[in-house]
Amino acid sequence: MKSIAMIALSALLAGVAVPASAQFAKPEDAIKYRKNSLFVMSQHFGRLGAMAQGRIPFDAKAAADNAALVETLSHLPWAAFGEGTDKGDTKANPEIWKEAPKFKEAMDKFQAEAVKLAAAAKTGKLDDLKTAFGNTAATCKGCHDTFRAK
Ligand code: ASC
Repeated sequence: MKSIAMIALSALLAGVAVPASAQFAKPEDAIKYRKNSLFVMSQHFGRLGAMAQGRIPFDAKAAADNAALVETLSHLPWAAFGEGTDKGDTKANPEIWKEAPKFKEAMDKFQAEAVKLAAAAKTGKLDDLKTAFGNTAATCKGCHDTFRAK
């Protein structure tokens, strides 16, 4: 059996782009993947929210670790919104595919804030975390308001 590396190498040699993102055998897999990656992200983001809102004590190390994970995870879900993944066990709105550039803009905004969030969490200052958390949460909400069914 060919290893993943061999397959990637063969694809490269054949001039085929090798995306860093996951590939999905069927639409249900893509839907599961994006929901699960968003869920994991929400767990780490939620811990930052609890600190930012004073529900748990501020822990600079935990904040930096969680924010770094949010940034890493922020890259995952979007490749799983491909064509044909609009139907099934999903709250994704048809606007995602009808207004693809707007959706892309929203995800880019979120990713940019996630980068800032990770940087802010590294300063060890709660006020920096609060600001960056608020800005990032606004991009989550902005996208949900338009692109996620209630
Ligand atoms: C979270 C979470 C979201 C966002 C969003 C911000 O903690 O799981 O989806 O924040 O609620 O408005």
